[in-house]
Amino acid sequence: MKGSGADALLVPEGLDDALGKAIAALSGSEGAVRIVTHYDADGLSAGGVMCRALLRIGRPFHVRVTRKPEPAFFESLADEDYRLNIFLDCGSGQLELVERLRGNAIVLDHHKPGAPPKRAIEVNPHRYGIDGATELSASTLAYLFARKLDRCNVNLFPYALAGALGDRQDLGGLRGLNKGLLAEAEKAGVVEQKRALKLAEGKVRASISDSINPYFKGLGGREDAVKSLLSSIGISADADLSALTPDERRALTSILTLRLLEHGAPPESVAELNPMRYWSTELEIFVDRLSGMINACGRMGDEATGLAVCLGDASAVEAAKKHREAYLAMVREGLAMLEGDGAKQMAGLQYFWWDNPAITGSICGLGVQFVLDKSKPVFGLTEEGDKVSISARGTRALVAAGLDLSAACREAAGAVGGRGGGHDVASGATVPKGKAEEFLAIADAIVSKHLGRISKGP
Ligand SMILES: [Mn+2]
Repeated sequence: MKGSGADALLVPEGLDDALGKAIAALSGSEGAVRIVTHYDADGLSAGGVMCRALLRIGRPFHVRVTRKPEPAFFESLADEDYRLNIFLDCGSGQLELVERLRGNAIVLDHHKPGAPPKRAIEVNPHRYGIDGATELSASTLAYLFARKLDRCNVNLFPYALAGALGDRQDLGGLRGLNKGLLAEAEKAGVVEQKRALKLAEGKVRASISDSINPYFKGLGGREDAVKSLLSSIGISADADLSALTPDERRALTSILTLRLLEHGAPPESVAELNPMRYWSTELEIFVDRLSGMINACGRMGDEATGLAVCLGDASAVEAAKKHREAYLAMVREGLAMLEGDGAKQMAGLQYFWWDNPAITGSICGLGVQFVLDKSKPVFGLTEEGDKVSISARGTRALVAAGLDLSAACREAAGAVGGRGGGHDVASGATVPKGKAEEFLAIADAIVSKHLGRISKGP
């Protein structure tokens, strides 16, 4: 990969050129810009970074957030005319719809792209040999744009990183361009790395029983079980996490690590317990907490608050914290269900039904890491009106063994009149109601093939 000019980062030339074209399109246009983004932590963070970059140059904007970047949503965008649209965390898979809009379009997306654009300016890392699933998120891509627009925007890095963490690009350590951007922001004093136990502050027993990432099988939501575990290492059940001595902290870390290993959590998930964390010197918060808050706002249907957090609104942080608590409680409920009932098993995959589409993906992702059998990806299904929404999540080890959930979701959904796609390790689909069983059978056959197993097939 060739570096670009004076840039110390290894931004491939093609990507840098594409960003330059996008910036030229912004500078060469007039009037309010419409920003369109996805409602998850990555999408909202990308939106926040873009809004702040536009605020800095005094450019008015309007933001539309979508939960599902589907045709109906893109069609609804035609109701209002903007001379310039900026699509974040979506658009690469919907270029045809994007190009049907009257205004010009810039697409900053990291999902696997299809045919090249005809008219839109698409900046997608996959086109330049960078894996958008693991090395660059929509938020770090939006940040690359903002940073090229004005180097002062380096102070926005914590928000960009919050999005990358939301898309789990830190599993096993940040890599590629994400890592380069981190090093640069560290040098600028914007973030600091600290190894720290990833449990919420407060009473230790609540921190452990409330934790969802990592989720401790047998301890999640069960303070009594936590109490006896703590007493086995001589820690009082009422102790406060911040008051633990270094020895107690070490003992706690090792017993919890052991517990995760015993339950078969993959190495990258065990590392979640005592990870390298990123401290925002300006916001005085760990970036994973910031990410969790933004994510919860989206999941709880209050995207405006998530964006306001990214815009630096302190009062929004309080509201976001409340969303976070409510969200954690809902996810814990789902994980407890998986711990109790398990998931239904097929040859190549396992699946479960859940009634809240906003958290099915989270239950899937955490379930495959901390609760369920690790030899198969997990599919979570939710009925929504006349459709069924599906989230699918795997592990790095499964991807290394050949799993590509993006292909599985796209092909299986396509075969039953639905749509699907995403990343190899995390993907999703929507299929017509009544077609879920058929979708699962086809997906099972595809996944079994990826993993070299024998499926009954559709
Ligand atoms: Mn994303």
